[in-house]
Amino acid sequence: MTNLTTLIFDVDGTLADTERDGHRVAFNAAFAAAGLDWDWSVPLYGELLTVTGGKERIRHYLDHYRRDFSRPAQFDAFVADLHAAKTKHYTEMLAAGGLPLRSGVRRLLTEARDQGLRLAIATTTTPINVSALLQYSLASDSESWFEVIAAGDIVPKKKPAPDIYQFVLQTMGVRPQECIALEDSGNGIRSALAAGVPTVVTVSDYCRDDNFSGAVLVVDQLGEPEQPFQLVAGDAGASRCVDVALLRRLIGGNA
Ligand code: XBP
Ligand code: MG
Repeated sequence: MTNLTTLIFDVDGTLADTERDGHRVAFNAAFAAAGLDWDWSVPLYGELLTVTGGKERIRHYLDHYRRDFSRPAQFDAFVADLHAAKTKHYTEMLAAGGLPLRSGVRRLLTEARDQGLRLAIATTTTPINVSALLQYSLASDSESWFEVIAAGDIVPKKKPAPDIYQFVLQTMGVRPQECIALEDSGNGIRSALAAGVPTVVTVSDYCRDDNFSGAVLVVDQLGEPEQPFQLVAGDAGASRCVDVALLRRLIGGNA
């Protein structure tokens, strides 16, 4: 019998649908401001999302889609500056009105806190992006809800490598089997499972064709009692939304 102690949340695609109308738009704004004619359309961005990390995504785009681009001498600094401009656009966008949280996110976080579960974040995105999303879309003090916010370049390898989840486990001193990860993507679930963390997937638009094998549950959203999830894979019993009791049952503990 394993008792659930800790929930580890991914950010992009899991807490909110940030990619298409958030990160993508911010990348394009940074490109335009730098005088570049690069334009990441909605379908192209879906292809680029197979690479996690914004700086890595820019490099991948140039390697595979813009071999014609003549790279400046200080190429690393060029990518870093472009990415910093993108981060500025993204955080300003959030401050100007935020992006809505996905269905059930606020409810599950509130319930988990009320029941004394420990909370953490494991994400590929830049730390200041996480702060902005939490502050403007969840609650002004919500960074303090999470014991560990593991984000961006603090580990050598981004998802799908297990590093970011291992960092959270080590920092909190918890065993993977007493945790559940909440993810939306194939890269995310591979990262969590490689660290041994049981994973629930709430599928996001861009990731609906990803491979989620190994998930303890796959649903289209966390859902609300009056707005239930659609089950994609796994056994949710009579549950209509992902709540703490369901998460406890999924890893074999007391509900
Ligand atoms: C998120 C990412 C990030 C964001 C952009 O993946 O891949 O790269 O798209 O953020 P996950 P940055 O949901 O698995 O964490 O530009 O700050 O890298
Ligand atoms: Mg994600």
